[in-house]
Amino acid sequence: MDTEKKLELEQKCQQFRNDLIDILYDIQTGHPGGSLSCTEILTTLYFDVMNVKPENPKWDKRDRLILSKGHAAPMLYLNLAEKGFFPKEDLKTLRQLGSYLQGHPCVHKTPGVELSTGPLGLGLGAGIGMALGEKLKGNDSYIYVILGDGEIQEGAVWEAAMAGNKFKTTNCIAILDNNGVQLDGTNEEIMPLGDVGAKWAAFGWNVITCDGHKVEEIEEAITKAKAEKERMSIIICHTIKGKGVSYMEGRNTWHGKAIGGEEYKLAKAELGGQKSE
Ligand SMILES: Cc1ncc(C[n+]2csc(CCOP(=O)(O)OP(=O)(O)O)c2C)c(N)n1
Ligand SMILES: [Mg+2]
Repeated sequence: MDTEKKLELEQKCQQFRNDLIDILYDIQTGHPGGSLSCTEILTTLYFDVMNVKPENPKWDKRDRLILSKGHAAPMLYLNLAEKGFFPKEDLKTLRQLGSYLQGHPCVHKTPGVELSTGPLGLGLGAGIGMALGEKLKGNDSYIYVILGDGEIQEGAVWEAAMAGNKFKTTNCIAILDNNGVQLDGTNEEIMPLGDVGAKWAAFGWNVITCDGHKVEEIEEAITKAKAEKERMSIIICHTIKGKGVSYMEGRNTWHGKAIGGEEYKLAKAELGGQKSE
């Protein structure tokens, strides 16, 4: 990745973090922690890696993104709006009754959303199925599935892990937002995952690790994953839940909580942003 691209992506991430705080403060609901954690992952995918056509969201040869940790929907919507899938002004209708921007992604309502998610554990299986479909059609598109680390405590994830290697759907790449924290506590407190990389490797997967807040590392990891044609690949991104807002970082209490007035001011000061119009 050249310096110019890196800078462009970093600026977008900063803007998205600012806009996220504005929107979630305005609506007094939503999930800040998990959205801030996968900001660089989503932004690198949409603005450097994926082949999509916002003017034709169902274009047959498009790459697809499944946000399996569906509660991070606000950060997905910020990316989709910036990309041009729908007007940015609609972002303020997030989580409102009747809005097409619901609290969790809905494939039937929102342009650019590929799978309805929210119930955790289902995205990888669906992604592998989509990847198989694309292979059968002779399309060389990729399916990217973003998983949460708490999410992978779900048994269905490991069924999908086995299926992926059976069907050799290497056009499906898993990306783990490995922030160490879930809703009610740390993973260690709720359900220890042990050596996550060793677990995926034991299921036959090619394991790649990177800093999930460094856009250039994410891009490099995706390039490596694409080059692997025999084994399924998972990119384990080391991330911080709530990244960018000091009092949210690493805290499960900011998984899904309304932002107060003083908290809003502090977050905006730290992110250095004005409110977008
Ligand atoms: C099957 C299922 N069980 C429980 C929940 C409630 N829930 C929503 S998010 C979450 C924690 C997820 O943690 P993680 O996957 O680590 O996400 P992140 O830290 O990236 O926000 C839980 C338990 C759910 N949505 N689906
Ligand atoms: Mg987590």
